[in-house]
Amino acid sequence: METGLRSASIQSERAILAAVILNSDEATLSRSDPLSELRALAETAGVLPVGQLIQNRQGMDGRTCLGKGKIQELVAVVRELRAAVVIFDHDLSPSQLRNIEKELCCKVIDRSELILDIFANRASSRAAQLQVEIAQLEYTAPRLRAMWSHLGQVTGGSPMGVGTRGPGEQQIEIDRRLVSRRIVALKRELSEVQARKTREVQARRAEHFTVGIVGYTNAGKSTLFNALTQGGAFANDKLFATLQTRTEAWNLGGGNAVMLSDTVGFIQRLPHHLVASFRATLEETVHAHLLLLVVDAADVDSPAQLATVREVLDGIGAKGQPRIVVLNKLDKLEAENRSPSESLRSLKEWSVKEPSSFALSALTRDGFDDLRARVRQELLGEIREVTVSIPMRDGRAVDYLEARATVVSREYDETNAILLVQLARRHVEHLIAMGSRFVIDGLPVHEAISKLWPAPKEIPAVRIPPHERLVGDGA
Ligand SMILES: Nc1nc2c(ncn2[C@@H]2O[C@H](COP(=O)(O)OP(=O)(O)OP(=O)(O)O)[C@@H](O)[C@H]2O)c(=O)[nH]1
Ligand SMILES: [Mg+2]
Repeated sequence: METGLRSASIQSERAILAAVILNSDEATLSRSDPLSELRALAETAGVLPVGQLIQNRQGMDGRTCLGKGKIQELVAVVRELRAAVVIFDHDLSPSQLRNIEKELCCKVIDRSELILDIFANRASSRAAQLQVEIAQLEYTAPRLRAMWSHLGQVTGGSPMGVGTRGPGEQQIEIDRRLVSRRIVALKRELSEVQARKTREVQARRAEHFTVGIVGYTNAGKSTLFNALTQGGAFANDKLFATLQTRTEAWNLGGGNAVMLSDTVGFIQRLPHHLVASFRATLEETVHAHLLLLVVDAADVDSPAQLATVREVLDGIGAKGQPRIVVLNKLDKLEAENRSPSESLRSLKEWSVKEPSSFALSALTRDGFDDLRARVRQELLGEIREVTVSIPMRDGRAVDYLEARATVVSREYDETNAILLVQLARRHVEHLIAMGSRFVIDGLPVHEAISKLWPAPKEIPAVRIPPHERLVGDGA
């Protein structure tokens, strides 16, 4: 497949990681290893981090991000460690990039470019490739001037007379026009791919109860997805192992199945072009009836990661549906703590902060029964024991009840099957959607629904745990 994805050509290069930590950023200052995430990103991109440089400052330097003295220090470190690339933990403006490159005489990459590079190498579906290329072009286009004027200086500048535009600038104009034309074409193709996808997703949502797995990158979403569905999603100890959504049936037992989706992970400070491009991919999952927010409970940064996930979800309009916090990697949490009481304490802290959360291990499958029971409860809502009278000729409806609900007893008169059934509102709604006509406890269906399951609820009829409602309200 032809793709225009660009690689930053940093594979196997020796890299220095650089960051400014603002004095006001207490959360980062208190961390023992503030560059751990950047290092994981760098390793995922295939570079070899050989050194790092952090500066504490009041604010970023407008010209070079790091202060003047620190840049000189960086020059020395680059030379000493024979680094080919410096990776900043921030997004740099085009002029900052140019200024820093001029000082360092080596390749400089910012956080967004690094993440885009990882996405570019991982994208395998057409939709993911289109999304990444659009994000790359939108991020790179404003930088072309910086890149070219930098090149112009390296090659000795313009050979033309004063007052005329140098070859670099003409080249920029041409490139800009090509870039914007390409973006238009890519967006058109993407919207076609997405329209098809949206139709699929809507059809699935109308027919099934859908559950979306979301969470920070590397939280174990794909591992959980695979363990629950035998779905064969790619799971790997690298960031952004998954870039496209996969959906498979998940059997909850008792004749109940839902459609489960795994998708791209979130990260703090995700380049906004990338968020925009991946919006459609995220939305596939985010419009699920129920969300599982997977957290790596063994990661010390997980509370902040969960906050990021909630921010992104709210930002892309995923409000209103119930969310269950799943504390994953329970086995790792237990193995890494010195004593069982320590991991218990850590779990207790979680349960205070997140009363509706519970712990499991996607690896050992410990805790899966509880998760199934919980999701089944969300799927079915409250169960009522009722008498349903259905015409015998509506075999599909009878079969549906036999398969999905618990039928306690059966009687038949000349025209009707009369079933004593433990029924959820959802079952009734499904029968209505199938076009069945029936009577519940001697009442017409809609009357029975409002009597048995009062307080009109939107489909799906699921409860929203009170603390999640608070989160959704922005409290
Ligand atoms: N010990 C332990 N490791 C786990 C568990 N779940 C996942 N992992 C490991 O965590 C790493 C990341 O797992 P993935 O399932 O790829 O994570 P993901 O959330 O899908 O990551 P992205 O697709 O990159 O966003 C892998 O090395 C998994 O083996 C678990 O319950 N216990
Ligand atoms: Mg994954």
